[in-house]
Amino acid sequence: MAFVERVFSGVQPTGNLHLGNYLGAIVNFVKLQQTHNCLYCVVDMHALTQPVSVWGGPLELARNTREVTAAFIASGIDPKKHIVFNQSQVSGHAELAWIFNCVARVGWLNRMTQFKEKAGKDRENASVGLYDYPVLMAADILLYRATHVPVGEDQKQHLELSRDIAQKFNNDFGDSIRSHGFNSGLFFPQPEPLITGPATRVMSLRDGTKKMSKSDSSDNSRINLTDDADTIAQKIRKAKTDPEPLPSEEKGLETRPEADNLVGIFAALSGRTKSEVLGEFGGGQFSNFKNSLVELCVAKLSPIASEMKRLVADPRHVDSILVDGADRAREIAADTMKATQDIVGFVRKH
Ligand code: AQP
Repeated sequence: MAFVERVFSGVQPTGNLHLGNYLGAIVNFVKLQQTHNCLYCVVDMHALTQPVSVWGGPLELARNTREVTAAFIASGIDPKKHIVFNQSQVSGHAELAWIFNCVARVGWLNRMTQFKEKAGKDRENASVGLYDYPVLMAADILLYRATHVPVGEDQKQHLELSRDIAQKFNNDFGDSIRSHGFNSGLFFPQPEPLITGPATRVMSLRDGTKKMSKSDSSDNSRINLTDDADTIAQKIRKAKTDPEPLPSEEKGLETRPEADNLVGIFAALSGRTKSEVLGEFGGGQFSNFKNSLVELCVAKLSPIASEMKRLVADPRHVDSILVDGADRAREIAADTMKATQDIVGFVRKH
């Protein structure tokens, strides 16, 4: 069965939105608006899976929810043509997650590497929510029967789990799905990850083997979307490199993670390939390259930072965008939930 193509993706409001979130995800959100109907969600329920000290408590959560919304809009997402909302306003996310909890297998979740990384050594003390995070993520996507999900490389495994959940639900309830008019026996699509561009995994500026991350204790490890020009310049100039000049060909980056990362950032921000960037800068010193990277980063990110600042200064306007988006998201979600309840056998008002 051909499903109507629809895009869904989300970003957690856990503060310190960075260049990795922007290049790995948000830039692709913007592009997909041209070809698809899109839903972009601030996944505030996911933020709660981490300790309160990480997401900062209620005031910070609300502030960060508005900040992610502002980043979406400042980057070029149109909340009138597409749907921008925060997850907790649509109760279907939690309702579908429960059904999916009963479809997903413990063995599947035990294989999730992000849980292992985020829970660290003290796994017994991690929240049940953190363990269950990928099931809620499957519900986020499938509540809208979305077919395409733009994400960074780190979310690939979670997307595979969403596909497994969709497939198992379709198998477990195949007869019921057919008897409710879905003749193909497929109710949920298997969502495809869209992991595209030269910066699907932006690395820390301090260590090219570690992902750039909101939760890194060193602010110098990342470029935040709210950093001003001086801070961006300082962070890039201090970014770890090696003593060799830049290579002229891409294969020369293979054993040089920090160089590879900076060239990838340059390529993504300038809309070029890494080879093209090396064609211009290969053989030269890092200092020249870094100066050009600073200029490029400031030129691309400063307008976003100032638009974000303008938007967050008017929280009522941002909230009205989220309320309007949630109203429209709820309509799509209601259709999925009603059909899912019928398929599962939950009695409801018709
Ligand atoms: N370093 C990255 N490079 C490319 N893409 C990235 N993403 C995150 N980090 C990178 C992508 O950004 C989107 C939103 O991510 P998220 O905030 O929902 O969750 P995350 O992946 O846990 O983000 P962080 O920044 O790494 O946070 P912490 O420090 O909490 O782990 C996703 O599409 C993600 O792939």
